[in-house]
Amino acid sequence: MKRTASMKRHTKETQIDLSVNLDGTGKATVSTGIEFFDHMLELFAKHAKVDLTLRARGDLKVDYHHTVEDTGIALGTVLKEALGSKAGIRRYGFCLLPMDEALAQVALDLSGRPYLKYDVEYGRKKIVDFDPQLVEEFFYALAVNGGITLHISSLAGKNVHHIFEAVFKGFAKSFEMAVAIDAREKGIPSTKGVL
Ligand SMILES: [Mn+2]
Repeated sequence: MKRTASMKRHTKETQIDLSVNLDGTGKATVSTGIEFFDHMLELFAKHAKVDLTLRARGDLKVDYHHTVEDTGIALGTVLKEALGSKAGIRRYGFCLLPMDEALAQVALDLSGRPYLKYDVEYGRKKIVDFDPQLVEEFFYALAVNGGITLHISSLAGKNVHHIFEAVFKGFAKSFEMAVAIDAREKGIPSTKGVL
């Protein structure tokens, strides 16, 4: 069964076209108009081995907020759709991800119950013109629309680029683990029988 999904989400604030293949090789074609965000999404695809094609056009002159949040909504939606019934998956994923002096801790459950616990200190510095506050908005939108219980913490880090790169890579490796097929899991990995 192919674990792929795609969508177009066009509003007055943003136009987003994207497709994913959970069983890809990490091939990414990403263009959001925000270069640092593109870099983070490419890291996610590469390290989760998800093929990702994403084109987002938003009202960047207003703020980057709409584009980042709506990309999270759209990505969460297609990841959930691509997972289908979740039969045979490992369901849980976690990672401690070092990036030089930075260390991120990510744990997630593809539970169908959205939750975000987010604890990332970064000194309130911008990365060029990108406000890292938006990373929390992105992961909140992704968790809610993807039905993911998601815990993200930064345990160490000085360089703000490293801190967020560790967060995105930690999410990628956790997601890769959770969507991996468990050869001994013959059905839905829940005693309730539904995720
Ligand atoms: Mn980098």
